[in-house]
Amino acid sequence: MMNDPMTTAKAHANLALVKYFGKRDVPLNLPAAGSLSLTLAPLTTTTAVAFDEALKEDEIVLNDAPASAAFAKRTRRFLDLVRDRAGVRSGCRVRTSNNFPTAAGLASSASGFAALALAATRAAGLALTEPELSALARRGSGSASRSVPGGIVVWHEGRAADGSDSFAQSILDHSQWDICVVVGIASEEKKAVGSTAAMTRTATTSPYYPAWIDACRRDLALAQDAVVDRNFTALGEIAERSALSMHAAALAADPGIVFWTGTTVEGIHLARTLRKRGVEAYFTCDAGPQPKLVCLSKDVDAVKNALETLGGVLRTITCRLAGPASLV
Ligand code: 2P0
Repeated sequence: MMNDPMTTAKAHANLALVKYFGKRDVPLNLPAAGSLSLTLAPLTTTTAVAFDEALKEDEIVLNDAPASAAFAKRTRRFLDLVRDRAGVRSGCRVRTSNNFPTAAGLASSASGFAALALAATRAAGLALTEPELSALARRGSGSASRSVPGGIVVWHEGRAADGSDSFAQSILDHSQWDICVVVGIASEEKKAVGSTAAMTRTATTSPYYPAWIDACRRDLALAQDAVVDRNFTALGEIAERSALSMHAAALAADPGIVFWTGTTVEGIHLARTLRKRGVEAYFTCDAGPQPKLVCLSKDVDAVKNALETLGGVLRTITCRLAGPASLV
């Protein structure tokens, strides 16, 4: 294992239709409720890892440049989990790159920790099952658990105190439904409040937080039924209300958390206008301003054209379902 050539893995970003926004355990990234997501191509992180006894400390390269101190620290902490599990002590060389902009509100931490979990465990001589790998990726970033499986994915809330039953699983293969997402890039600036801090503030100060968590549990059950029935209308309506409810809970935190800009709000109205015109598009949005519209492939050109003409949208990225994290 030591001094071997690098082990390379890739994983895709994901977009939640039933959102994760609240933790029952912060260090273990255990969610207050389950969530449901789409694993998305072409948004990919590719990560190469090698353990090397000659290394005094970990060497971490992001997009061909030495990683920032904060990125390196978070990566090193994750590598320590892998080293502990594998009984490995040596330093580690990590080269990771994203084929999409880190600041685009597309959760590069999700694809990043999923790819790192797979590459690092294999490089350390471990062969984890997919649920074990998903639970491990979760330790890096909660949403990374959902970038391990492909297609349409459910991340289970779980009950165990150690988090062993809080992992994500595919409920539909990526080839089985032609769902698309058109992401409108409204701003490439770094977000004002990070997801973890926003969740903590919302959980501790928003009067709507308990209602939000109850809504997640109800919507997760309904969304799973909609996937089984391939009922896009039902799934889209659930996705739009889950996003709006999450933002409502965050807006009611103290001080209020406003991820939206005017362009985001225009995106909500655009989805509704499109539906009146017979183009079935549903709005969603995460911990940033980018409006994202979910549709079926037959409507993707109409949705992309409409989003590109919206004031404040700089450009769009069109995504479709992707497969699971894999070795390259
Ligand atoms: C989601 N988000 O379900 C939600 C919606 C953002 C808003 O998962 O603290 O980066 O590392 O577990 O995974 C972003 O949260 O947070 C996220 P941590 P993460 O996609």
